[in-house]
Amino acid sequence: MPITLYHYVHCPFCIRVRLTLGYLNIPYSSQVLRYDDELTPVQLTGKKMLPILRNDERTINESLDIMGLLDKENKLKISETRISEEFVSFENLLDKIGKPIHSLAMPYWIYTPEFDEKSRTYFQTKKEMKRGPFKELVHRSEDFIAEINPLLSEIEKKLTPYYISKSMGLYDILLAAHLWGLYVVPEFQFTDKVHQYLQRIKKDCRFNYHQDFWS
Ligand SMILES: N[C@@H](CCC(=O)N[C@@H](CS)C(=O)NCC(=O)O)C(=O)O
Repeated sequence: MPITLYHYVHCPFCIRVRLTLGYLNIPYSSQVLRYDDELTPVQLTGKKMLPILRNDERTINESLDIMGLLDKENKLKISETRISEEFVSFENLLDKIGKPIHSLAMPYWIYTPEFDEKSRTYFQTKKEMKRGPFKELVHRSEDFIAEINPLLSEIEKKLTPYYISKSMGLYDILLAAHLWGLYVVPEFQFTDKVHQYLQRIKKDCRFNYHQDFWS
């Protein structure tokens, strides 16, 4: 049985897995689930959380576990990296930058082709409970951008040309997956260096964000 990835197109944790599959050149069947489809993920793993990967032997979620399972030749050094102190501070950084990225991007993600009226309302209602009305988030765009930019400047200094490395690795996949969502935000612009970096990762990982809409 070939690998099947159940994912949401906008979801950074799902993008991590798509980048990994592309980087490792592993063929897979792509199943984009509707955001309001609760039944399919619950039937697969018992909870509504994507990404989910299914192969001959198992059906699992948790992006990092999936990536570890896929990287049989240990090209991304996932298990070693995950136990390092450096990884803990990297995850804190991702969490710190992820919050304003999500608040900035969510009101725009819902108008991309993966959503229709019903799934958009489901997503918006669920996310507004935690973050407040999307309309207010949009009005606070400048605040979120002001939070993101200093963190991105710090990150930018560490692109040599990959994140604290001369070659592609786990950090690049995690970073690119989180940053990718900003491309849909009209008020936001990457610096040339970060844009070139993301385009490099896109190439290395044979990544086409929109492939499910246009295949
Ligand atoms: N720790 C998980 C997080 C995955 C996650 O948060 N997925 C979100 C989408 S970005 C989800 O499935 N949310 C379902 C919902 O809130 O309805 C991972 O790394 O895979």
